Amino acid sequence: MYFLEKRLDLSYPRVMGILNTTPDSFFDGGNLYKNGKLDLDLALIRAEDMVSNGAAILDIGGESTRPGAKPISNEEEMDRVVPIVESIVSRLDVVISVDTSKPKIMEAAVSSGAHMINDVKALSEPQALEVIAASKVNVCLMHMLGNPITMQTSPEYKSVNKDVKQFLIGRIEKCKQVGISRERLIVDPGFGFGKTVDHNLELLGNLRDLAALDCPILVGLSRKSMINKILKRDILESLPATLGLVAIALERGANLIRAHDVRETADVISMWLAVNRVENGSE
Ligand code: 8Y7
Repeated sequence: MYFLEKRLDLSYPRVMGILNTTPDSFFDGGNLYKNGKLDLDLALIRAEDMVSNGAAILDIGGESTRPGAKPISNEEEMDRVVPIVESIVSRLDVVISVDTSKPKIMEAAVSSGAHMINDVKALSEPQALEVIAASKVNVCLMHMLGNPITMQTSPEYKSVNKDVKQFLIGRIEKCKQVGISRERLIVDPGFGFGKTVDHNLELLGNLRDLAALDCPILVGLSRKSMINKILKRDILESLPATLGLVAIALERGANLIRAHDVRETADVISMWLAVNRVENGSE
């Protein structure tokens, strides 16, 4: 299984490192700011650091999807994202994903050299399908119930597993209708996006069900609030639990792991790979 534009072998699981250019993301907001301004050099250093620690993809985000986060204009989002994409494309050998739901930003990202769009709204904004159809990039279709403002107010499902799977099947079909080939698609159950703790646990436990969609599976579990809710601890102490969930996701077929802590996540993948090679008798 390969990405088109920039070849990436997904025959084994890979880390997608999170590079947030936002001042207000829940864990790493403001990380790339110096004297109140987004700093390109800091972003590059952080990007290089993630690549050298094992990130195969970098996910560059310009707007926080955190509940209650302040919406920003297209222009502001472009100013944050485009220079960083351009700078990384010309310097680092890494697949570049841009985390956005806005067609205008998708267009700008594609023309500045991004290889992938990570859309938490699964191309549901008007024109998003068309913009992606006109490009060659890969796209991650994520499930979310509601929108970032309302999603955590008592989300309900008939069956969270079935509903999420059906939603993703529907979005894959939409992509097909506009001519986005299946080889370009990645799916994601969207942990924490319109889900209670139990919904998240049920989805992770049954992640295998999504294999039937025949697309690589991306999971974002990194320091998500379900961990703090279960452990009743601060987010700064949620790395070990995150890594435990990553191991579970790998066992259930995850292909891409979206992570703040790239080195540690890559270590979990290495150990998982070591065991599986031995199990398969190939070493
Ligand atoms: C996810 C994501 C976030 C995720 C995908 C956070 C942008 C919240 N989470 N994209 N984005 N999957 N595909 O906790 O789970 O990082 S933002």
